[in-house]
Amino acid sequence: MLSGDRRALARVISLIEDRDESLRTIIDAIYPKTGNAFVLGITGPPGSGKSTVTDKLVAEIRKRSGKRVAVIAVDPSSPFSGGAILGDRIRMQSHSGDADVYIRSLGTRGKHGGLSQSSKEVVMALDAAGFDWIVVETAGVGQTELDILRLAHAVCVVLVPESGDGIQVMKAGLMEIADLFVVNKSDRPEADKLVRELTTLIGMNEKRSAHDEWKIPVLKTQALFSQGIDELFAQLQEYRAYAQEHGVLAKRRLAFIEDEIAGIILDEVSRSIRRNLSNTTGRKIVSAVYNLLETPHQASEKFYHSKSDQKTLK
Ligand SMILES: Nc1nc2c(ncn2[C@@H]2O[C@H](COP(=O)(O)OP(=O)(O)OP(=O)(O)O)[C@@H](O)[C@H]2O)c(=O)[nH]1
Ligand SMILES: [Mg+2]
Repeated sequence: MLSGDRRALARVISLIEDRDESLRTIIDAIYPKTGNAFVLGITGPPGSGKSTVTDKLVAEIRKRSGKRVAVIAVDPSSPFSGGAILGDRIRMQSHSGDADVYIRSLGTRGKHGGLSQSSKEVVMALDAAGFDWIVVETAGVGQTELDILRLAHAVCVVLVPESGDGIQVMKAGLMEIADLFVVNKSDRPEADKLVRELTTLIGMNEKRSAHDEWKIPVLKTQALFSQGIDELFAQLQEYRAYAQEHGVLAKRRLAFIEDEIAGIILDEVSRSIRRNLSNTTGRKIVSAVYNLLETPHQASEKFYHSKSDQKTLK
């Protein structure tokens, strides 16, 4: 995989998706090769044109910079995913002859919370495999989707005039995460109105600390007709340079690493606590609560101080 074998890369990604037991070994081996890619999250309401924007942006990146690009389309909403992913595949076929473009859909196999963990590791694999840009597309409809964006160095929110007003954007929590806004399908009426609203909202939300000097742009595109994509690429390049120079990238990466380490430890501790709760001492504590002899808090304290779990917590 590290020497550029696409089949090996595909296999590694499948192992990650399947949460294979070799995962730990793989990640330990590839991690030292990571840290070079720029990870761009693309989100927005269903159907706003994320895949079309991504497709055209990939073409633009290839044309202007010649850099290698990977795309992962994350689709956690199983009832709809089949069609969307199939559509994305067809749409992205324009890159199928390009060995420096890699496109992959991440499906719904990951169980509860697993998808954001898998996405992180897939990004690591793509980074280690030498992709300079990694674009992660996910529909901005729920917490899982927003969680997935916690691996991005930049987040581009794609909206359409009819997807509602700025208030909707605030409600969906998109204002907090956006580094760039794209108003796609700007051939439609009301596009300028949405641009104005977003610009006003951004003006009111200038307190985002990491972004003291970055002025969040609001761009109009007609992705289907390749309009405005050159400007989007230019703004992304500018953001990338800005984030690099101002330590924003470093800050985000440090925060991700903190999250990652905390997550691994919490997983380990939580598994171990559950194991201990099902042993003899644990059972006693659980049944005391069941029989109303103790409250859950009292039992937790007792458990916390019990011998078997001291080891875990240490
Ligand atoms: N009129 C118009 N249609 C567009 C434009 N961009 C994309 N579309 C169309 O909008 C539809 C949805 O585009 P997608 O790129 O699949 O949108 P998406 O946000 O990826 O959709 P999901 O992944 O299903 O959430 C497709 O039929 C596109 O052809 C545009 O600029 N103008
Ligand atoms: Mg899509």
